[in-house]
Amino acid sequence: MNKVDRISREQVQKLFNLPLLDLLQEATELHRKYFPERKIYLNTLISYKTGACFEDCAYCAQSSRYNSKIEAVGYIKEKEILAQAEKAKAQGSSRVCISASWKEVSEGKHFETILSAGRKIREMGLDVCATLGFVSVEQLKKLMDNGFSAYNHNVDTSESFYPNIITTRNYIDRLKTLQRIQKTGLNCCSGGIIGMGESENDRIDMLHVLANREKALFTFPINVLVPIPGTPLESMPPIEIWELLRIIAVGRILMPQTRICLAAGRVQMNDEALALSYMAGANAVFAGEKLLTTENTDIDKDLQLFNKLGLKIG
Ligand code: SAM
Ligand code: DTB
Ligand code: SF4
Repeated sequence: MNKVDRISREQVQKLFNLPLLDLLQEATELHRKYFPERKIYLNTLISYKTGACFEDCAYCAQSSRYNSKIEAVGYIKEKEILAQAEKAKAQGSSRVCISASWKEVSEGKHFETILSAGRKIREMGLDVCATLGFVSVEQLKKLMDNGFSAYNHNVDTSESFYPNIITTRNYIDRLKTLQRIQKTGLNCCSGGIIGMGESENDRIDMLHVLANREKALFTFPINVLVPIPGTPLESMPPIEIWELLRIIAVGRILMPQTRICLAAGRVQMNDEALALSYMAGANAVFAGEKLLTTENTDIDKDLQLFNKLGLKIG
């Protein structure tokens, strides 16, 4: 990814406050220019370790601090990771992302399993990414050596809103990890969640942070909060589609070469809202019946809509 020109907070704010239809028009034009192939990239999540996480992220079903009821907790076997990757490939995904409910990666048999699975998934012809929490340069290098091409680490929101959502890890460390990912040469995937009670200023701050990485992000995932019963955010009201479209469009304009992944919250959207999101600049999604612990859109429903819209899967 190319080096990016620095962009000021004022510029982001000005853009964010444009009339929505003007934003959508500009974003759509840039989207077509930088991604003329009309593709939607399909990525499937594989949860290697689910739940029992000591962190207190207020949105998360996997934190052990809240009474969320998740089905399966713990590690799965390598052969299960590989079986899920085979299924993802058969259903059209070009990429899988291995997740673990860790604060940070620790060396040992679990990390070795991830490396070995990554190598084998790469041999299947799929791209492979990881989202494992904080990670060192040595561990990032090992991931690269074993075929991983990208690492996901979300900033989630603005620096000032962050402590309202998470107290057990901090924003500066998240940013340092992003730097480490880019220095090592892995593609960097970082984004956030909307609908956690943050203000427009928080959204602007987050976009400002993400658009000013040393190198452009490879992917900007946008999650719409999936309120999880038992967590502190269980009763958050749903956001309006217009808010999501504004984030996608500003993201597309600020980061024209970055893939924008419409991540959590898709299953709650109707076809018209999805179509507008793909028009505004989203060109990647998580595919398959499950995200990490929550329900996702059925692949056949996704394929039907892509077909109607003239989008090809990549
Ligand atoms: N444990 C690692 C970490 O925190 O970096 C990796 C996995 S974590 C589940 C990945 C991301 O999923 C979070 O940063 C958050 O953006 C998103 N996420 C988790 N739960 C969510 C929810 N209920 N609604 C929307 N997004 C969610
Ligand atoms: C990202 O930004 N969203 C994905 C992936 N990266 C790891 C996770 C979404 C999780 C949604 C809630 C759940 O299923 O528990
Ligand atoms: Fe743990 Fe990641 Fe969930 Fe936070 S977001 S509770 S670190 S799994």
